[in-house]
Amino acid sequence: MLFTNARIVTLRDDQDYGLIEEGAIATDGDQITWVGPSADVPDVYRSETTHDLGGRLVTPALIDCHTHVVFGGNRATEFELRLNGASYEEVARAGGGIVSTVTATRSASEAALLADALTRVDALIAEGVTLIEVKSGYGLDRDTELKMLRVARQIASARPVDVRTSFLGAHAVPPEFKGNPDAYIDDICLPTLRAAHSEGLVDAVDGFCEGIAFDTAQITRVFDVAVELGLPIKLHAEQLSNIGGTQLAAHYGALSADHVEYATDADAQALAKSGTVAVVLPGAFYTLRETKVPPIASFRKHAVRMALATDCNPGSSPLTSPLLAMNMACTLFRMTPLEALLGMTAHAAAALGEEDRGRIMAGARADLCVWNAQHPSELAYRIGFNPLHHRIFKGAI
Ligand code: DI6
Ligand code: FE
Repeated sequence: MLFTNARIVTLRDDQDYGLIEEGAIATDGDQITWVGPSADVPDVYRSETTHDLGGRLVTPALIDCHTHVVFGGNRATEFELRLNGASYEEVARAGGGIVSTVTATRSASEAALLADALTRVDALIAEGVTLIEVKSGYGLDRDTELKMLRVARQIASARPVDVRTSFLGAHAVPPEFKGNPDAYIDDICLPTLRAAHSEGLVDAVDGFCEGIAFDTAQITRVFDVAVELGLPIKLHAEQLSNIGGTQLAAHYGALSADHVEYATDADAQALAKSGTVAVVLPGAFYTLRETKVPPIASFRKHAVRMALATDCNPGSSPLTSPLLAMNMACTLFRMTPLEALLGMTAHAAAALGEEDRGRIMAGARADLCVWNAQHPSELAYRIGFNPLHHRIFKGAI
């Protein structure tokens, strides 16, 4: 295919948008083979099937590198209860909190979980997403964790989108192990990780390193099994406090450390050294009405790549709009529109270990977004507006 008459945002490096006015993109199957000014299209590509993009803006397709889109039920009742002044105890007694999602996820069939997840996936696709990371972590028992990961895999057959799974068995301590997180790690989490891996259900291993979840010693035991199995590592770190998760992630050469609101300048340096991507999640920051902004200036200073994602989950981030996440990253975290776009494309790809995606250049995946927009800054600027004209996924419209 030869796509012509496009204003191309190549993001060829991290310095600027890499804009090509009057550009063209040649593809072969699911790969980009050439990109440049229309006037310079090599003769070999001129005979290809041509598709005129009408002078529209073209960017790499969006990538949501941190989601929990597979879960049962929702927490709208809890949201409403809180806003009517209910206390934490009252919410808990009404069956609220993460435990309610675990209960709903355990009792849901695979088909129901998939149908529910697809409503959220469709919202992501409608804004130009072609690659979604999906975590387990609302099962917290062997069968339900495996069920969640199988559903995540099924998303890629049900919709034109790629999926990467992360095993998040170390997300919370389930009620049956209350007060005994170590036994949960030994008896459930680690054996389930091995089982899920042997079924080919795991692309990466994640954990929630936080006072209300697991400490660095417990996460270390999960990571050691990940290393043994040859799986890449990610970590929810420093979301609500600093307990050393970012340093731990860096020590293990993790693909990403996510949330990182409470990370320090020294943590940023550690991420830079290990090449770990900092994934910021403004939807959770907004929903929880947090005030501690991630150390963006430190990430810039130490050249830590910043990604951003929806963190779509029923509790702290019921967000299915990557464009709104970009806007929030700019407005709440003072990231630039270029950083926000890199964060939803090239750097999100890096956070998933998919370095051949998220930029428009020869050899990269032909996953593109065509927008009714003049300039890339419009994508992060507008609130609640979707200018997507169409997606190109694996070279196909
Ligand atoms: N970070 C969060 O904010 C949540 N999980 C996580 O790892 C909250 C999940 C929930 O409340 O359902
Ligand atoms: Fe998360």
